[in-house]
Amino acid sequence: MRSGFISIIGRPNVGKSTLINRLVGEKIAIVSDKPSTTRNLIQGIYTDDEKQIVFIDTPGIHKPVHRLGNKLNNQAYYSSDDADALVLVMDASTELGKGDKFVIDRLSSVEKPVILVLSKIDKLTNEEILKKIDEVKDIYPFADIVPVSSIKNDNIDRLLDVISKYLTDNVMYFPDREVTSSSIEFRLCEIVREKILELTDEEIPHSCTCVLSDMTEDDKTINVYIDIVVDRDAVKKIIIGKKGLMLKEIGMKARVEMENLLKKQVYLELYVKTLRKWRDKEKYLNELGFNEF
Ligand SMILES: Nc1nc2c(ncn2[C@@H]2O[C@H](COP(=O)(O)OP(=O)(O)OP(=O)(O)O)[C@@H](O)[C@H]2O)c(=O)[nH]1
Ligand SMILES: [Mg+2]
Repeated sequence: MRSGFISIIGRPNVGKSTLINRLVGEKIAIVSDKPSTTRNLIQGIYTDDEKQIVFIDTPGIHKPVHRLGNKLNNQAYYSSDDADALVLVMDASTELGKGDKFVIDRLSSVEKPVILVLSKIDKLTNEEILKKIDEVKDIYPFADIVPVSSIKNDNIDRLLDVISKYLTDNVMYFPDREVTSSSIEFRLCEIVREKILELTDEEIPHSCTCVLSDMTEDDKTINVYIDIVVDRDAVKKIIIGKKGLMLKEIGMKARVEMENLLKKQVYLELYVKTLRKWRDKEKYLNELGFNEF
């Protein structure tokens, strides 16, 4: 048995969370087409007869605007401390840019193998993939370069094989059925946040966070109570929507997914509450759990 920790880092929106979900074979991290979806370190566990790999999904590294943004970057860097190797994800379907350089510059201080994953290759022809590899192979002394498509499940096995070479331990960290160390409470809140990301635009989803206020269970149903915390009343209005329709849709979509996860009927109650400028206030960030790592 070989085992180890592998941190998945990269710019926002390159497909890190989609990749971790594919690697562990279950949706454990929320995904959206908007940058800065992930806000916490999320462990995803892959186990087979020969190995156990604990993947750590991280917030995308970006130029921070809020205090919260600083914390998210720090989490991404911090996650590399305990890792045996890093997986750096780059979106193969976009041009190399300043953001990539920003991340690469920060790698220079990491004395660990860095495996480059070129993601979203389903959007490219074979010729374009080869050209991309050629373009990136000298920007950093990568231990390996693996092009993948998480959506099409293309080359994921090869990535697992490559990663196996860098595992340094030989203990099982988790029981073999476990796919994440995240609590159910956290996953339920994230499901609500994912629906907000899906249904609202621009700054709206980023100015929200979700907190579970209560959860009870009876014979037939699990009752889930979640507060959607927003940073100003104008956002609260948008989240609730005309005649409460937006909140209703968020709730409906979230409930379906919660029922899939919990395998039981769910009653979900959402409550929207304003905490002015929570993203910039240390006190709120502490209370909302952004200082825990
Ligand atoms: N075509 C294609 N799209 C993908 C693939 N992987 C991810 N995406 C899309 O890319 C977008 C971003 O995916 P995420 O997994 O949320 O990206 P992330 O890197 O975790 O983003 P942050 O959490 O914001 O840092 C979503 O719309 C995904 O559906 C892929 O293999 N192919
Ligand atoms: Mg993510």
